Amino acid sequence: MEGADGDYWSFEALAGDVVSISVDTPESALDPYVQLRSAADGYLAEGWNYGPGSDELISHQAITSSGTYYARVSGTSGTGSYRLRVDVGRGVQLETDASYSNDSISGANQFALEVVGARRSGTIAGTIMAAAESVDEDYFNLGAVNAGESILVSLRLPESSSLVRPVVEIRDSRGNPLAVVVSPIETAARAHITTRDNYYVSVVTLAGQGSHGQYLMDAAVWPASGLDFPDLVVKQVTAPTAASSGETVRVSWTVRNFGTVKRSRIPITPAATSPTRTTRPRRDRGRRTRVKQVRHWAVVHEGCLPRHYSCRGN
Ligand SMILES: [Ca+2]
Ligand SMILES: [Ca+2]
Ligand SMILES: [Ca+2]
Repeated sequence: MEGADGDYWSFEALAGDVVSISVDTPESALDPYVQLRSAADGYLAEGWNYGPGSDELISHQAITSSGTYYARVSGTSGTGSYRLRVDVGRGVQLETDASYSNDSISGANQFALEVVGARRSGTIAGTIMAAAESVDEDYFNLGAVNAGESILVSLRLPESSSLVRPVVEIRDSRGNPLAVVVSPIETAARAHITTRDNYYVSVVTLAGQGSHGQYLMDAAVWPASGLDFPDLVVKQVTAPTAASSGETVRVSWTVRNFGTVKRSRIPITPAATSPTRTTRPRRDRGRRTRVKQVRHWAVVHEGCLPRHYSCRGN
């Protein structure tokens, strides 16, 4: 509903949820103001310029009773459009980042990991806000990690996320990044811990920060002995965008070993020379059914691929 006091936007939340509300104005000169209000229209929280510039952010509000809540948006000065976003953390943790407060080791959010046997893991949601008085970096404290354990971190981006090439890094308690293995898409990192310390994960992005800059981060700490295997990933594939019948098609690729085993005699498939299976037209109840021919090639390359090294083929 819309009233003299501003625009009211309702949403439902459950006890135990954590909500964050942002009002961004990338397309206008409006200086917005937002309040979180109860079903009875009582004041609960405000986002007094805690977002980029004069934009609003109510970060990490714990919901203690289920029901309807309102985000009330008004203007402090100017007029224009705004983007209201409500993040509801339910079953996942939610970052705390009012006024870019988690942008360093000292301001890192606690990242709670659930212990299952010898492993612990957790998921937290965050947003890389637009850069204004600061460039948004998000730091999370994984707690103490023992020598002999490995930290694995990866990002998932919702379909609506605008983030482009976000990068995760694992850091020690002094903020130094470890020698981590970064995946081809730079959204995963792994580190083997040799010194007990408090460890942290940081997230930045090369582009796409702003009101749609959401990510989900999964983190896990495992005994390193459970992770001693090669991990081959196709880092890049280059192929022509069009081809004619009878034409020789050249495809090149790069495979990299992101695993923990230093050298391994493992088969790779760096060359395509002969078809191993062809799906041919078949008959269905006497009628000839056209089936698209699909050819699969596989030639095994026997060779060593040291950890962190790449193999190119075509
Ligand atoms: Ca404001
Ligand atoms: Ca953030
Ligand atoms: Ca931050």
